[in-house]
Amino acid sequence: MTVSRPERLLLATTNGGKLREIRAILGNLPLTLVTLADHPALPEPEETGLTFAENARLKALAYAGATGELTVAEDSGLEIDALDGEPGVRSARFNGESYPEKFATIGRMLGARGTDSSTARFVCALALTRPDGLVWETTGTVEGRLQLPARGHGGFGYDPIFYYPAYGRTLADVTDDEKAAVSHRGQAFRRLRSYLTS
Ligand code: ITT
Repeated sequence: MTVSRPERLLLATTNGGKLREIRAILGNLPLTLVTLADHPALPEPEETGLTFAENARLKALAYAGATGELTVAEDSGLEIDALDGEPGVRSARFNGESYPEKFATIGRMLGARGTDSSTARFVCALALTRPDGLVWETTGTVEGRLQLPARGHGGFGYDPIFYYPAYGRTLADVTDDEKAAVSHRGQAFRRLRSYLTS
């Protein structure tokens, strides 16, 4: 795809943690990045998909349709193997209002299965759309371990309980650049950057 300049790209997410990470990767593209703050009062699409990819498409198409913008959305989450992939696509709305509550729930669920840790991964499915349909999509994955108790104050969401073996720390205990270099979102959005500039 050739991006005629100056084209706009809507970063369609309501999650401030995601937005910060995405801006750091796409910030130097010859595109005007706009956000949902530039399109106030849009209804949030219901995430009814059964997979990350379905939800990413559904969100990107809904926001592109409502705004007329070239739009990127992503759906992401944590899959814990010992919990059969939970919380998965339900990561944002998983049990508990706060992350400490969600972590406690995960601890209880693991305990019920006779363990206190598990292999796990973060997945990020990304969809680029125009109002008339899907333009391009990709997925990024990072493998690690679910580790309680929580450690670190960086990142967002489940980062304090996601231990990344090669760093020997959780993704909340590394710098933003270190997280972006290996993360599911870093992989997916670097591919998008290459696609948009190729
Ligand atoms: P939008 O749909 O508006 O983008 P959201 O937060 O509702 O925002 P998702 O439905 O994709 O987005 O849910 C993603 C959830 O997965 C997120 O809220 C976190 O709980 C978790 N998650 C995703 N990426 C993460 C990361 O890099 N670090 C920690 N937790 C992450």
